[in-house]
Amino acid sequence: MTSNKHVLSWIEEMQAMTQPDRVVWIDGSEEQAEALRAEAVASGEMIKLNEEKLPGCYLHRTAVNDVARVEGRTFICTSKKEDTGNINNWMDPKECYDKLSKLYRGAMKGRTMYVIPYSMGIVGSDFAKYGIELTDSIYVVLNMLTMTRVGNNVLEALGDDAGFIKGLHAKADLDEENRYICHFPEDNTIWSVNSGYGGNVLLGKKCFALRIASYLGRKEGWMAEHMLILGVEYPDGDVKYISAAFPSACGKTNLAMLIPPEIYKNKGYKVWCVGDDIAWLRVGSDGRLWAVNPENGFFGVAPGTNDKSNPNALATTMRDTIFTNVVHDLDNNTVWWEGLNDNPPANAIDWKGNPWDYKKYDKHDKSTCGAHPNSRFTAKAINCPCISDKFNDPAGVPISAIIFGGRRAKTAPLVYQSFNWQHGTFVGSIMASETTAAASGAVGVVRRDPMAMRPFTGYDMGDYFAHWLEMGKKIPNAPKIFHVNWFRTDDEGNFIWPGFGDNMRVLMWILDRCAGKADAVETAIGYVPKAEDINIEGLDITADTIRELLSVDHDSWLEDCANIEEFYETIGDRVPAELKEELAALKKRLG
Ligand code: OXD
Ligand code: MN
Repeated sequence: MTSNKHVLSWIEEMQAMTQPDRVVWIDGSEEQAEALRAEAVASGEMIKLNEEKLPGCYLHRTAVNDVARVEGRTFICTSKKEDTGNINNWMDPKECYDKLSKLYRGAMKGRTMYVIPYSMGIVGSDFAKYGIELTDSIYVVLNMLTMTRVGNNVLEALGDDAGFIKGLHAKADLDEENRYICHFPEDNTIWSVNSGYGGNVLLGKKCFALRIASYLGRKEGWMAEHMLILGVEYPDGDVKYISAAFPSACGKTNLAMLIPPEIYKNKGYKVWCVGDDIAWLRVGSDGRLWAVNPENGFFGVAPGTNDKSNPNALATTMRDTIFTNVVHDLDNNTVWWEGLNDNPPANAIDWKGNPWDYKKYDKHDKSTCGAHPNSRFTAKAINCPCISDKFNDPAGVPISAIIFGGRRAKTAPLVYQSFNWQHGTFVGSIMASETTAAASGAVGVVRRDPMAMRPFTGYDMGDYFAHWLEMGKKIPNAPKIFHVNWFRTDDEGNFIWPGFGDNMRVLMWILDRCAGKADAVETAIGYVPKAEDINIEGLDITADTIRELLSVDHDSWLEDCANIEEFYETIGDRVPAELKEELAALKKRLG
């Protein structure tokens, strides 16, 4: 354990409030983890799956009312409201502590409080930051053991320091009306109550590694971003790294674990995954931007994952995985989800725990799904067949290119490059996706999601843009910034670009640009490739189709500009003047 008095007095205080029957320190050992798994199986909290087919794998079902992150109940609590900004929900810190203390009071009676010392990043490295999560859920403990680096060595690395993130989670009654995910960036504190769902309760992930870390990054001169990190290995063994931010439902995990098309594979190109969700970025002594993935595992969406869409992700889940809210195949004691294959199990239990008849499944009616659309796998990064050998490198990897992306039917071309860092920041700030038929509500509505950080910035969005601009001044050898859109459609609504592994063809143009090896055409929105510079060998696509994918329609961009202006107004008066100038300049170029 520890003699750190900051840690001990805080735990004592939380214990007095929540009143658990006992307190158990998580030491990171396999013996303790195995005992907890056995306890969770005995209580029914988890189901042990077929040891031969899925060694070390378990199934868990959340409460039916507790299946996703709850943005409406997520708060940033800064002493001044304006520091939280208009995009986040704000609560006064004192009011929030008072309100939640009432919900926590006695909430762990009859339960065990687990103390999880964890590190985001490699313990002892320059990038690492430490946290302690107190929770009354074994499921949370077991997920944190996969998603972060947990154990006594974290306490040793922390020593007597007070600089750790204090996380408190209690399931309480899972009451939706009293569910709160609250962040106190000025106090390094996170309080989560009345949920048992991953994104709300694995406090190292979105709460710490994005919301609190983005606040710390601004204060300390680094960046916490909602980005995957991948490496492209050239036949001569050189590896170039890219980080990329996409809103949800844009294939981020698939890109992170991309399988190169034959034409590249045959020449010896390889793609390596460093991270699928979060990047922490710092300026290195060589003037380049260096990135680490602060996580230790993947908390991926299961539906749609299969051996064509993402064979690497599927292989990663074949051992040591916790599945949440998927279908239980009773005959095989394995799992299934929509889009895994065309053989749904005949004898099955759905994510709610009820018998499930696949014959009644209608893909247009989500209520007939066997697996919840947001069902998940929690899997170890080191089990991924394409995990990078730099995954555990404390120095991280140098980033050559930053990519922003969105899901746009018409407006954004397949790829374009920003003119410079300031313009690139503007490109990130206007990132957007259009709602698809799969989402509830209207189709084709543009949702602005700057840098894919809309739900994850721990402070005012205008200040966040200003931090991006500041960082640009501190990186002598900054990555080039690009934007991609895999989702342009034809007049019948069909996707034009094949996507998946073929996205590598676009990555190669991007890396060629970074190396000064590819030409480009200057347009009103940025540099686009010459059609002939996108390699289409082996594809059923013509250069004319590529030309169409790269076209920039001034009218739809002018319409977009009006929408961007409204969005900037929503953010408020802290949007940097430089970005408003970029918007004005874009409008002028569009004519
Ligand atoms: C995630 C998300 O779960 O972005 O990664 O919602
Ligand atoms: Mn994410």
